[in-house]
Amino acid sequence: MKTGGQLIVEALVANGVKRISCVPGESYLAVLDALHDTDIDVVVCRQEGGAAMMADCWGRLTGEPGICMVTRGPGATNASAGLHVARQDSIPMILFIGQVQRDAREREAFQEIEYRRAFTEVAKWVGEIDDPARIPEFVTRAFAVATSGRPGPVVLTLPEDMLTESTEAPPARAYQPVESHPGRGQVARLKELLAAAKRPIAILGGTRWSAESVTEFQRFAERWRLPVGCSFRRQMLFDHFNPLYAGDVGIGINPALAKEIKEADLVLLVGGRFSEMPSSSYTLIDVPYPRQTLVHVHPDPAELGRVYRPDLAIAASPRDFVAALDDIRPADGEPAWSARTAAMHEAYLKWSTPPEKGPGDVQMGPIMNWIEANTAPDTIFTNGAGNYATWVHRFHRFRRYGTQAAPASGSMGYGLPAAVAAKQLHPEREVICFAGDGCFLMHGQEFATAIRYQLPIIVLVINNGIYGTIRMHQEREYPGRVSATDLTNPDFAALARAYGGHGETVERTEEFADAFLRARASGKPAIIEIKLDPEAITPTRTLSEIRNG
Ligand SMILES: Cc1ncc(C[n+]2csc(CCOP(=O)(O)OP(=O)(O)O)c2C)c(N)n1
Repeated sequence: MKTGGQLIVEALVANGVKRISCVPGESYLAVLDALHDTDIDVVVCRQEGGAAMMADCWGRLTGEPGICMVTRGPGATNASAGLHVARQDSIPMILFIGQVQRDAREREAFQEIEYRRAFTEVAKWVGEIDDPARIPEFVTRAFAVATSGRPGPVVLTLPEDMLTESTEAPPARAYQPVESHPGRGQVARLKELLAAAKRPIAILGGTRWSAESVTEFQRFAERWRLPVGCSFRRQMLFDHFNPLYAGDVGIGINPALAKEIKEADLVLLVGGRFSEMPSSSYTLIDVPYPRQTLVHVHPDPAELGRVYRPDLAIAASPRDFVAALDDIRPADGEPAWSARTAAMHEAYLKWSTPPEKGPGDVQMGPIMNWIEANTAPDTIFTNGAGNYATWVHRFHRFRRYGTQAAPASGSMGYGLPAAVAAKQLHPEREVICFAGDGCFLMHGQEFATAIRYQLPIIVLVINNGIYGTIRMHQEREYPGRVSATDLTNPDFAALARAYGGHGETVERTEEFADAFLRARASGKPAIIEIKLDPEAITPTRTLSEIRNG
């Protein structure tokens, strides 16, 4: 006989779970108690939104569901910030929520929410476990749903009295991952389409990739001399130094690349949905009938034809699709588009070279150049949302899979919890979080989590004193009418020290290198506050220029 709490934990152990993030609550004490006797690392966080984002980051970097546990009501609504990221970004994750006892449901008991009604839109599946004997069934399904097809977050709610009830259940077994393969005829058809194309391009996105499949796709692209772009915040899918790399298909896309996509005759879309941000608000590929021949590869058949009607729809995960590409090889000789591919890479290199000079005493361009020259190719970069993120997305040259954790959903506050999570996964690698002054303080309290677990991440807080992105839109739409976009900030370096970390303040460009090296040498979680002139709102246009049209 085992309690519901013990059965939950037994199922997690059987599924190979090594760590979970949580904020405790009285609603799931029985699970916390059962965790006491396992080797699972329980990462205690300061707010459930950050806890859920940590689980998202584990799921993002490993492909296995990240596990998070929170209490009912306010714990669950806080966690929904991370649920939304995992949903939009197609990340496997399981969120366990303590629930009110079974006989109190539907009375609006203390902190009661009916999660199947509340979270259906932000979770892939929401289940409530009424009977402890069914825990193995529900947990197995949660792992399967979170990882199969288009991955996403699953919510399992646990009535408090169910967790203390004892029952007999069979020993837990691990879930079986579900693969998805392209048909033979489909791969042959892809070869015909490629052979007939004059201006092809591949755009990589989504999840269910791996380091091996990224390398395999690179080899395929090399055989065909295909230009390759990466979807918004999915840059780790292609080595930016590879001469086939054409750039970031995201917000503020290189206009030359946008033109190439519009004028392409074949678009090979692998893994992503080509949603609003990568598609420049659905202008690069026509909805529903693309001008280009569209080959869309996505692990969820329901995504194929949902927005864009493809000419060839392949229901397969990127991993399984790429594994089938070895069979298709071009005829001997250089493809006709080789020179175009090289020109697109040249255009990318120019576009991703930062400006030397902008307003103020701190220049982000040279700082980015310094970071590029002084960090290892396996460094993990995290960020949230804000104009500051442009500096990473446009000027950092990603080299490897597993080096990026950034929300395609555009959620502020993601970077810090993601950095904490990434450093736990890869203590041997450097982890750098980019944050704005707005972004950082959304989940800034997770700096205490970095301190608690001695995770020497380096957080760059790019402080311009404003919610810059919104100010930029405001000045463009309502020039000179500033409303709700000014901020009053703490001394971020002093804040780092107050937590027990290392703090630096950079007010001039030339101070950055030494500040970074001291932060690295400190061996502590560190914050480097970079004071950026609010005029430097984009790498190329000042706030005043935007205001003045
Ligand atoms: C959770 C969340 N709230 C609000 C927004 C809207 N938003 C997008 S960017 C932004 C401002 C970001 O400010 P900051 O982090 O200081 O970076 P900056 O744009 O100034 O570089 C806001 C409020 C969002 N994307 N996510």
